[in-house]
Amino acid sequence: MNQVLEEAPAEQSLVPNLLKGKTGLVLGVANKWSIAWAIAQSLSKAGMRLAFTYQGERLQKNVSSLAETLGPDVPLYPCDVTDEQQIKDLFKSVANDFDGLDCVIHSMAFAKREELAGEFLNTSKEGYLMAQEISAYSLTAVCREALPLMENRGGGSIVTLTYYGGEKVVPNYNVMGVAKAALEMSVRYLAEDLGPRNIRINAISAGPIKTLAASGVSGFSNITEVMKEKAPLRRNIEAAEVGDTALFLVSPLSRGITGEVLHVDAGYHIKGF
Ligand code: 1JT
Repeated sequence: MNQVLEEAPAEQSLVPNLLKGKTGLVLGVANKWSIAWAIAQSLSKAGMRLAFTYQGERLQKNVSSLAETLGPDVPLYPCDVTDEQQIKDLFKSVANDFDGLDCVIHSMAFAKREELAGEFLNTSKEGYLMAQEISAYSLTAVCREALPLMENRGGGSIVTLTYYGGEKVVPNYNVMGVAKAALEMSVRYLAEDLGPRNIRINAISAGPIKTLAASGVSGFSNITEVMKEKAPLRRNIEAAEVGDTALFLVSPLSRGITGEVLHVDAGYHIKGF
C-alpha cells in the first residue's frame, strides 16, 4: 500500500479555488494564536497568495516561521504603523513583489496594559492617543497607501477587526472601546470614499478569543464565561470562525457588502438581557 495514501488527508478548504490568483496583505500576525494568522490560513487554503507585515525585530522570526508553512515565496515586510514612512515603504515593496493587491487584512490594536483595567476616567492622554493611533488611525493610513495597488486590479476588499466594547460599555475595555468606536466609524467613512473605486471595507466584530494579547487582560476569562451563558450559541467562538468570515468578506460572495460591522460572536450582541 502506498504510504502516501495512508496518511491523513491534508486539511482541505470547502472552497479551494475561491481566491485563486488573488493577492492579499495581512497586518497583525504576532504568533500562532493571532486572529490575523487564523485569517491568513483561511485565505491561503482558498488559494490566495499572501504577504505579511511584522512589527519589530522581535516578531520577525515568529512571523517568518508561520509564513513559511504556507509555501516558499511568502513576502514579509517590517511595518510599524505609527511611522507613515514605513507604511509608504511597505506598499512600495508590495508593488515590487505583487502586481496589484486584492485584499488587505488589518488586525492590529494596542493599548497599555494599565489602561485596560480600572476606570476609563483615569485614561492618560498619551495612552488615549496611542490606542487611537495604532488601533484606529492606522486603518485610514493603510487604506490610502493600498489604494493605487487595488485600483490596479479594478477593486479590492479590506477587512479590519473590532470588538463589542466599541459599541457598548464592557468593563475594563476602556480606552480600546473608544478606539474601536473610532475604527468602526472609520470603516463607514472609508466605505463611502472607496466604494466608487470598487473597493469594499468591512469590520468583523469578533467575540473574545484567547490570544496572547488578551491573555494578560484582567477579567478576560470572566468575559468568556459570560459568553458561554448568554450567547445564543452558548459557547465561545474560535479564531478559525473569524478566518472563514474574513474569507467570505474578501471573496466575491460578499460583493454587495461594504461599510458593515459583521458580528462573529455566537450571537452575543443581540441579547438585551
Ligand atoms: C487589545 C487587547 C485589543 C485585547 C483585546 C483587544 N480587542 C479585544 N481584546 C480582548 C479583550 C480585552 C479586554 C476585554 C475584553 C476583550 C490587548 C492588547 C491591546 C489591544 O475587556 C472586557 C480588556
